[in-house]
Amino acid sequence: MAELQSIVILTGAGISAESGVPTFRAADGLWEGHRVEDVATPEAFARDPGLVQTFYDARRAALAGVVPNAAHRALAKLDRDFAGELLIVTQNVDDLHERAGAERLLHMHGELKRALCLACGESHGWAGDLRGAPACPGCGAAKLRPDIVWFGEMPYEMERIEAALATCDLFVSIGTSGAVYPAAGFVQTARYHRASTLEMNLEPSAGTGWFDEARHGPAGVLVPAWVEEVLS
Ligand code: BJW
Repeated sequence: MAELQSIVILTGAGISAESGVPTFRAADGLWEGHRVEDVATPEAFARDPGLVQTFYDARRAALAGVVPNAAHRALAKLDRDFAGELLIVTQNVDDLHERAGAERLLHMHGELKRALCLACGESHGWAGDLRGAPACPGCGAAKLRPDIVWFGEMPYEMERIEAALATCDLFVSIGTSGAVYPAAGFVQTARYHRASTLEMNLEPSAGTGWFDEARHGPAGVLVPAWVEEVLS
């Protein structure tokens, strides 16, 4: 730990579970009642924009009722106090990492609180609803969609992520099932570049065998303890 100079952390839905944000693939998960192809693909949006906007409007509104938990706060502390290179790559579209205070953070699957204009291509901060076809603040067109990376679309900032994975000496995966690529492959990229790898998840993920070390339990317990180890 004392020699760590660069850490990349990948987070998934499990880190927000203890805040009350549903995960995706649990029996009572976020997509229960919705087939993923009905809500999280560009084809679904083209077919039934009202359904998709309503699904995301509800999730955006629900953010007002949740707060960061001990795991988000611990990573924000690490961000503040770790003198080396750090990049937190979240697959989550909630805003709990930034509300906890993390700054060295990127959202590879987009953000609920942003809207993307299909007419001008600009992304805008967005707090309200998108159903009802509001006008784009930039160009005025009624062509806004959630700024979310759906299946078949390219995640954000892949070049920056790949560069960080190529130079980190520790890769840490927190609260993700390892079911969705390219994020599920980051552990292999980090290993290829000789980084150490650590998984923290409630249960073994699909890729658990790729990690040098796996700690299983709730993120709200595991992550603060690990951050103390790194900073001590
Ligand atoms: C806890 C806990 C607690 C609970 N503490 N832990 C065939 C093979 C391989 C790939 C493909 C394929 N066919 C298609 C693909 C590509 C496709 C893909 O991966 N599909 C899979 C289904 C196979 N991927 C894409 O299309 C991506 N784009 C792409 O690949 O572009 C081309 C490309 C090429 C080359 C380089 C780069 C790119 C885009 C993927 C977009 C994903 N979008 C979603 C939806 C966003 C919208 C929304 O939010 O509604 O993002 S999918 C959904 O899954 C969401 C999540 O970010 C993502 C990951 O889920 P996550 O976070 O892992 O959640 P869960 O629920 O699965 O797991 C939670 C875990 O937490 C569990 O393990 C729990 O145990 C644990 N847990 N409580 C700790 N308290």
